[in-house]
Parts: sequence; structure tokens; C-alpha cells
Amino acid sequence: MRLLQAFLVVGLTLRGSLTVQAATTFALPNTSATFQTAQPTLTLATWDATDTFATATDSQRTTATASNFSEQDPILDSRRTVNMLAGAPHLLLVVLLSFGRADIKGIYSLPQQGEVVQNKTLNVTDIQGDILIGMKKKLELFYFFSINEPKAFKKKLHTYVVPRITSTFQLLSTSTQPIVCLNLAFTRTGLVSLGITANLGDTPFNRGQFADASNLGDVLSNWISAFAGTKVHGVFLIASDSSSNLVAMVKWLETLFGTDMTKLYTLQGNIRPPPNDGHEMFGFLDGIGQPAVAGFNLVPAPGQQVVSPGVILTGEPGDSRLGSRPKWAKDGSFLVFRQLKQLVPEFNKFLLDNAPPAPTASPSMTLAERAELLGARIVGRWKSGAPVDLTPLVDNPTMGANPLINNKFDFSHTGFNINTDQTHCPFAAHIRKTRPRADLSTPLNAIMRAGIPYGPELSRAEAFSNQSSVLSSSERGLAFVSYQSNIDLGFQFIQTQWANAINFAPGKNPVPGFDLIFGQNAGATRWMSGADIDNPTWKLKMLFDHVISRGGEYFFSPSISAIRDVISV
Ligand code: N7H
Repeated sequence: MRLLQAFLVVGLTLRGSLTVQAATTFALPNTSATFQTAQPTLTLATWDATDTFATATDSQRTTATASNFSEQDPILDSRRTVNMLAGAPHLLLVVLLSFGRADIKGIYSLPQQGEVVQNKTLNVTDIQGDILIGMKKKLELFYFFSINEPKAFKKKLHTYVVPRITSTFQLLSTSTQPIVCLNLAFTRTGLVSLGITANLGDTPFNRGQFADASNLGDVLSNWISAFAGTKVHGVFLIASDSSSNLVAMVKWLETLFGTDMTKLYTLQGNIRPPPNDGHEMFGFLDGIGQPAVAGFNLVPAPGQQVVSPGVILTGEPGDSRLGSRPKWAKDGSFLVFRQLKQLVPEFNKFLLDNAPPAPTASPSMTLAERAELLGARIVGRWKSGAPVDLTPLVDNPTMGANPLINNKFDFSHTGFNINTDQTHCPFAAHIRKTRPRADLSTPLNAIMRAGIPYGPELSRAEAFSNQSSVLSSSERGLAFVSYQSNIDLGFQFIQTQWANAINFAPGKNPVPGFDLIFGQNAGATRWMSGADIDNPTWKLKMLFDHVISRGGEYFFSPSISAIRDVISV
């Protein structure tokens, strides 16, 4: 297999010495205006041969939009040329050999493309791809912009960008995933600047995240300046398996829009290198607990929360504001973006410094094992993903890697009182605060998470000094993304009513305290009970936050047809 891969890469690289000259003359339909841009020159080597290559998608899209695309579209042209040169057998190999983020152990598998299409519950060719399944790539760039020339912006958006937006359908199979995925979302001020003033019915979205900062418990001085205020109009989400492809897409967008938009800020996320791929920066497997959308995730994993499509998608059954939205808002979703900085060496030291004595049930635990147990109790899962509710004293990587077992729990245990028992999972554990399972009879608040870690791996110097580097280029954390049909029932609710609220879940004895991962108290000390198995009333205190909000924004991610037929006309 490796030999074949090497052959393929060399083959493409040799051919890649040919240069595709992209003369970018964009003709704008319905106007006589044409404009010449700096000529982005793409060599074939720009397209990383280990990327998934979407022949089917390209041909479909070329047919669908032939009249809209310039013949000299740089990205499409280079893809077509690679296609011609590489030939079908090679392409098949590329498809087979490259999986990006699709195959992380422990994460339940995606629905089959064919089944979803046959089921016809959702219009998966119209719903942006990131919403229900995530981008499935190793790298993702968030490009935040403001719009300067709405008229010109709309025209180019309509003609050139809409045909590029990656749909859910495309992401469902490695054979249709594009080499570079593109999604797009707007803030309220962005929509208004494009002349879309209809009220989408979501108060946090209408006000923007900056106005919500103190309600969320953020410390404003930690916010990145681009997010302070309401100047961000939109975000491009660009994902690929190689950074040169991200660069090429950014260049294409910047060349296309020129001064019609201004880049305000970018953040590049990256899947961590093996063996930590799929794990966030503190080391825990992420992306396990996601809701199953009825009619889409056709075979929910045991223990998975099944929600109506309208809990995630606006205008679908189950959307609590179904009747009051404009028609075109159907099949969109509100996107919450948060840049959450993580102090990893400090967190590791916190665990070592505060590890309770060995539990009576496992008296010979070393300090390192006790620190690991404390981390698992704060999160509610071991680093492997195994839930402490099922394996309270020791990690079980086999269980963590098995999506048929790793969600099959609800915090209740025969012979134990769910309101007083913390021997299995603390009340304030992150996964219990954010999805209370049997703690609440009908929890309706659910989000689809699509975040990605950002920043470098821990350096030796940081690990030895127990201190994160002060260099801004060394900042690491989570580029948090969640999708929901109502921000006030989704992210905002979970953050303020559950994670930040010491009395949540109600009726517990002792009082749970804060979610020590992302619960916030405006920078002041936080605590939780239940961290020590043998002494549940002991309050574990965290004097400073190890996850720091650097701010973010609230966006609306419309359906592809809404961007094409309403927003860009
Ligand atoms: Fe969390 N972490 O590493 O500790 N999260 N989270 N989160 N989170 C989860 O189930 C983490 C954040 C949720 O269904 C796991 O995927 C970190 C925000 C929800 O059982 C881990 C940060 C919100 C779940 C982490 C962070 C949430 C969840 C377990 C910030 C928003 C699913 C693996 C830097 C409201 C619960 C998994 C369920 C799980 C971590 C942020 C929500 C390991 C480090 C802002 C709903």
C-alpha cells in the first residue's frame, strides 16, 4: 500500500513540474464590467496528491454551473488538469488512500450517502456540509471578513463562490469530498450590509457575541480585537488536508473579491498529529457525544441523543421558532464560533497539584495515575474517550474506541441515588454539565459541535516549565464551532444555564459547582464537588481559568440555495 502511495505521489509530483497558468479574467454577468487581477499561478504541485480528489463532484458542479464559471478559473482549471494527467486509476488510489478526519476510532460513523439520499428527509445537497458532519479534513481555516462593496460582493458571491460551497451530500463520502471544502456564514451586520434585513428571530445572533460577552462570563480584556464590536460580517470556513490548498483557496477568494472585502482576522485549526489525532489539546478524544439527527443519522449509536432535524436546522420540524422565520432561512443553522485558548502545561500541573489521595477502592495508585483520574473526573471521560460513568477507576481504551459502548450510559446506576452518587461520575463533569442525560427528564438543548484544535504541540520547554509560551504564535486551544437552530437554546443556554451555574443540575446533594473545563465566572475562582471519589463534599478549587475565551461571533450559515437566490441577488 505504501509503495503504491509513493508511486502515486512521485507520479503526480513529476507531472506537477508543469505549471498551470491561471489568467484570471473574471467576467461579471449582467454587466459589461470585467476586471483583471494579479495572476495567481498555481503549479500542479499546489494540489497535494494525498488530498481526496472529487472527480464526481467536479463533473457535477461543472455541469451545473458551466455558464457561471470563467473558463480560466484557477482552482477548477488546476483540478481538471490534474484529473486529465493523473487518469482514473490513479484517482481511485487517491480516493482510497486519503481519509482526512473521517476514520477516527471511537467516533460513530457517518450515515451512508446513498441511504440518506434515498431517505429524502433532508435536502442534503442544499445544506452546508460543516453543519451536520463537520469538514472531515485535517486543516481548517476560519477567514473573518467585512464587506466594503455590497453590490460587487454579491455578484461575485453569486457567480463564483456559490458553485464552490461544499454541501452535506459531498462530505458524506470520500469519493465526493472536494479537495478543498468551502462553507460560508454571515453575521447579522453582514446580512444587513447585503440588504437582508429580515429578522431571523434569534436574539443573541441579532445582537452579536460581543454584546453577550459578560452574560457568557468572559473577561473582555482577553478578547481578540477583531471580535470586539460588530465589525465582522462573515466567515469563510476553508478545509483541506494540506496547507498549500488552503493558501490557494484564500488567494482565489482574495483575488476574486479584491477591495470588495477586508480580511479582519484568520485562525487556522489543525488535527493533532498521531497518536493524538482526534484528541483536543488537553489530550482527550473529542467529538464522541454528538446528537443523532432523526432522518439523517439513520442508525444512532447506543446512548446517542436523537433530536428532530429542527433542533439543529432552522425551518425544519422541531425548530421552536419554525413559524416565525423567513422562508429562505430553511435548512440553515446558527453557527457559534469561539476561540478558546487552553493552558495545557498549567492544566497538567493543576491535576498533579490537586490530585486527591488514592481512592479506597484502588489504594496503590501513583501520583501520575491520581492526576489522570482527576482529569478524567473533571471531563467525565478518560483521555481515550471511555466514560468514567462506566469505568470509574481506570481508563479502558478498548471501550473508548468503541462507539457502540462509549455513549451507552446515562449516569444512573441500580442501587445508587442519581442525586447523591458521585462515585461514578461527578455532577459537574464537563460531559454531564453539557449533556445531563438522566439528570433531566427532557433535555431539549443540544448542539452539533464542529470545532478543531489550533496551535502547536507542547514544546519541551513548556512541559518542563509548566508554563505556556507567551509567544502569540504558540497559543493553542480549540477553535470551537457549534451549530443549532436557536443560539439561546443551544450554545448560550449550555454555557450560561448549565456550565456556569453552580446549582445545575438541580436537586443534587452536594451542590455540583462549575464545569471546570469551560464554565466561567468572569475570571474569578471556580470550584466543583465530587472530584474526590471518597470525599464528595470536598470542593476542588481552580484559581484561574485554564480555558480562556478570546471571543468569537454568532453567525448564520444559510442553505446554499438561500445564498444563491436571496442573499447574493
Ligand atoms: Fe466540550 N475537553 O477536552 O475537555 N468536550 N470542551 N464543550 N462538550 C466534550 O463527547 C472540551 C465546550 C460539549 O454528549 C468532551 O466529544 C474543551 C464548549 C458537549 O456527552 C471533551 C473545551 C461547549 C459535549 C470536551 C470544550 C462544549 C462535549 C468529551 C474548550 C459548549 C458532549 C468527548 C476548550 C457549549 C457531551 C465528546 C455528551 C464533550 C472538552 C468546550 C460542549 C473531551 C477542552 C464551549 C455538548
